[in-house]
Amino acid sequence: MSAKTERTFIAVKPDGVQRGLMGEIIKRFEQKGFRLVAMKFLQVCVLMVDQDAVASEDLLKQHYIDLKDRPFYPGLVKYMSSGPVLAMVWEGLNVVKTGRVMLGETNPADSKPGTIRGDFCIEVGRNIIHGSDSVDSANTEISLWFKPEELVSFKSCAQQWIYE
Ligand code: DAT
Ligand code: MG
Repeated sequence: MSAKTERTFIAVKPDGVQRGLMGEIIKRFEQKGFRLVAMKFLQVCVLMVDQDAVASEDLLKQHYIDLKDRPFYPGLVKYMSSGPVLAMVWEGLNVVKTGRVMLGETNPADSKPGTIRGDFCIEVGRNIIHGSDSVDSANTEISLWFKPEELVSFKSCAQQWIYE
């Protein structure tokens, strides 16, 4: 495959999980031709009851560190920890940019029908899915959410039918 093969971090947020949209979102990435590299289902705790909970709250704050001064940041961290999330890594040619196109705009009101946010949600604060916005942030997010040994490299038999 080409040198532009990339990995991106995609997460179904708690509202997407509660609304039964995990399968639909996995289906869209899988049917597009992207390859799953890693997946885990977890709830990020806000209650600091033990060492793990502290670590997982840090993970979420770290994930949205660029937004820490925005007024919606506390609500965003609370929402993201309000239920389980499905964290995934997907791989393929230009998957970071194409993944963002598949997601739609940050605000679902600006997202076209046919995109995930355009089809399944209404408000920016409940926009059901996260996708990395650049190759650099994808690499940072992947190493934040996954250990190297959790990333699975394999050659799919469909690759030759997806890429020239
Ligand atoms: P994106 O998730 O499209 O990369 P972002 O990184 O700018 O968007 O913001 C992260 C999340 O924060 C976004 O998915 C929803 C929330 N958010 C962004 N802008 C917001 C706003 N104006 N009000 C409430 N939540 C907002
Ligand atoms: Mg973002």
